[in-house]
Amino acid sequence: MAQLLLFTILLFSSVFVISSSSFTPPPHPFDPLTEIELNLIRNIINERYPVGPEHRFTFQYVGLNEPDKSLVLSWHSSRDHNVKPPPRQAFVIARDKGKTREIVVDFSSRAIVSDKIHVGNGYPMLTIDEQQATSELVLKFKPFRDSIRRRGLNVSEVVVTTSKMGWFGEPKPERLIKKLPFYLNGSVNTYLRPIEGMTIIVNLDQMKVVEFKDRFTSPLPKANGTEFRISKLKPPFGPPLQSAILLQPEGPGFKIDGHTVRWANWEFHMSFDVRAGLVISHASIFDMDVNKYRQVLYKGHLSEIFVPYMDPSEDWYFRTFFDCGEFGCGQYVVSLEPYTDCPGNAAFMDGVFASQDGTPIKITNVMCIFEKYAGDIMWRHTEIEIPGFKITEVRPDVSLVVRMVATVGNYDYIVDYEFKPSGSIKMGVGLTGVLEVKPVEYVNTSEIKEADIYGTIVADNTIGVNHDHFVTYRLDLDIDGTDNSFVRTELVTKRTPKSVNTPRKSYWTTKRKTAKTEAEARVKLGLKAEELVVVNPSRKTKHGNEVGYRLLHGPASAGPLLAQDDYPQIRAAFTYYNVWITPYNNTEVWASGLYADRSQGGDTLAVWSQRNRIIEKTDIVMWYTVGFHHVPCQEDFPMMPTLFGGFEIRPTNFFEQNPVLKTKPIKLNSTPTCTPKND
Ligand SMILES: *[C@@H]1O[C@H](CO)[C@@H](O)[C@H](O)[C@H]1NC(C)=O
Ligand SMILES: *[C@@H]1O[C@H](CO)[C@@H](O)[C@H](O)[C@H]1NC(C)=O
Ligand SMILES: *[C@@H]1O[C@H](CO)[C@@H](O)[C@H](O)[C@H]1NC(C)=O
Ligand SMILES: *[C@@H]1O[C@H](CO)[C@@H](O)[C@H](O)[C@H]1NC(C)=O
Ligand SMILES: *[C@@H]1O[C@H](CO)[C@@H](O)[C@H](O)[C@H]1NC(C)=O
Ligand SMILES: [Cu+2]
Repeated sequence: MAQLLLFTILLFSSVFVISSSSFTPPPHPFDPLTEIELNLIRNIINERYPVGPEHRFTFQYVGLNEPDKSLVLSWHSSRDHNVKPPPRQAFVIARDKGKTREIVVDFSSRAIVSDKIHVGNGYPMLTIDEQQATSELVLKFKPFRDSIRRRGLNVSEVVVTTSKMGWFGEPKPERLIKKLPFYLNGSVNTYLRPIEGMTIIVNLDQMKVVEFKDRFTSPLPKANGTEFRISKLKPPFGPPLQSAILLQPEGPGFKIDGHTVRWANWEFHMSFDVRAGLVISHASIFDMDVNKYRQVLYKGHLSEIFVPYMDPSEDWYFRTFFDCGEFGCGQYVVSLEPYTDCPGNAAFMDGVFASQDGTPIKITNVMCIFEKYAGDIMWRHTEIEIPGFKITEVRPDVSLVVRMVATVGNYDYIVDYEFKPSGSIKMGVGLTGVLEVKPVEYVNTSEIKEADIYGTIVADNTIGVNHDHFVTYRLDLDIDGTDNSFVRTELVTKRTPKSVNTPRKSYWTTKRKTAKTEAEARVKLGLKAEELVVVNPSRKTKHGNEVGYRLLHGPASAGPLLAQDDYPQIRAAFTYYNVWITPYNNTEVWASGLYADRSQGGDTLAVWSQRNRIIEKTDIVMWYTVGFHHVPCQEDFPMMPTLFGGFEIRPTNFFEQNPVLKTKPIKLNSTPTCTPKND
């Protein structure tokens, strides 16, 4: 057994490397920008905007300029016929002498083809360099150092992190951030050691501390109990978990060609964006009945993660984070560890993005792909009614998972796309990491004097503050083509009519309604029994049903509880409904607006949707928000066990019958036998 396992491990740990030795454009129009391309962009832009001591010019976002969808589709559908891919371009957001510049660089002409100044409110994503530079600025700032000393603390043990300011009605918000200090003092769990009562504001354009205040409030939580490294924890330890390894004696079942993945009946492309992180596109499923791939998802990715904290006091009111729009969910991805972040049979892909000066940063293994088998059943039946026979057919539920992890500050988000041979795609998001906590004098809830402490005492002198996580996805579904509709089928209770001779008094039946405009497609989940289906009205099955994909919501479908006129909620009005449908528009990508930092809610999904456009028989986009209300509990300290939420899209009258009926059973030539150890 041991030898066999070792063999499998060696076989499957081959790491996928993107080859990019010479400059030819990547083969797929959605392939992420390469290091060579990022360097080229930097050179082209720096030629126009030379950087020097007199000229601050910073790259805040560099991504693919969304190519024209019709060109991409015609390229994709006639791939073997050598149709030219759409022009490859990059979209760059830069800060240039206190202004935000939007630049489009074209690769074939190696030129800037568009360059304009953004007017209107909101600021681009913060860079990692800005975070580091402002932390150093604070640590060198004399009044801050004096304050730390006056508090009896050692400056060398202070770590400074970044918080956004939010927007609270200021007419002309500047590009400012708040810095939050923490005190390690022997701990490595930074976020559990807040130094509270300081207001430190840095102006990012001037790169200087513009406001500093210390109210000398609040004790520090003790450092004990914050340790999470196994090497430093003391016994007793929990029961060991037996190593769980998936056996694949013939190797993995998926193939990676560039960034295109083929597995079982699925084919899709995966990419990486510094704001969204993992991007899935061109997901199609092979239909044996028609002997071809059928389109399901043109493009799907995270659009925003909104995390508002529920403590309105001076140190906390502004903590209303837009993780993807303000910090970059792709910018904060981590290198995945083989065997633990992803199982032993996983393959990995790297992620590249531009740093503040435009030079590429490569993070290895930011995405992984693996087959998952957790002992579940895909379908089964035992036929027991026929006298003298018993027939059983079972198929194990094997699926393919694509994963990334973004660690945005204290929280780690595990983002999974799981493809099933039955045609389902499950979007999953796991929350783990560290709570954002607040120090108090209390160690026991019995000591609380205030009416509200805004959270739960989770450890000595430590409150885990109440908050939400709203994870918004943008899914451009193309069910068998671009022209789709959104159908809401309500299940309604009926009294049995007198004319039917039956003792039954009631039953339920379906009431189908196609949403004609955006307003008719806004859904708060859990209010009604209804089926939500994206259909292609011009494609019907043999039995006359419109082909479609249904939305199945998961357990985490909370909606916001903040007042609608509260500033953070105005900026995050897109969380008000779990589901929105909009007509396709290639500039409507980020639910919180292109410029989420200090935004005023003018460029959000909720505002676009107010135009109440026609969404029937047209190219539509589905927006889905997974929502968690998080009342912290002691088990979340010092490290939170993963909490999973998500949703599923599932074929509904898309196939003529069960598409996995003819899936062959798995045959093992030799059943591995494991003899239990005697101990
Ligand atoms: C402050 O912390 C540094 C680094 O941890 C340590 O080397 C130094 O001795 C400390 N100073 C005092 C006064 O405790
Ligand atoms: C820092 O750690 C030392 C040694 O564990 C402890 O004596 C001291 O009280 C701690 N200081 C603070 C402010 O937590
Ligand atoms: C922290 O230290 C105090 C004093 O040594 C002890 O009473 C308490 O149980 C410790 N808490 C944890 C979580 O280890
Ligand atoms: C916390 O308060 C409860 C209720 O007053 C009390 O029974 C308990 O002993 C207290 N625990 C500690 C550790 O002080
Ligand atoms: C696309 O959306 C933007 C922003 O909502 C809007 O300004 C623009 O007019 C839209 N384009 C089309 C073709 O509808
Ligand atoms: Cu939480």
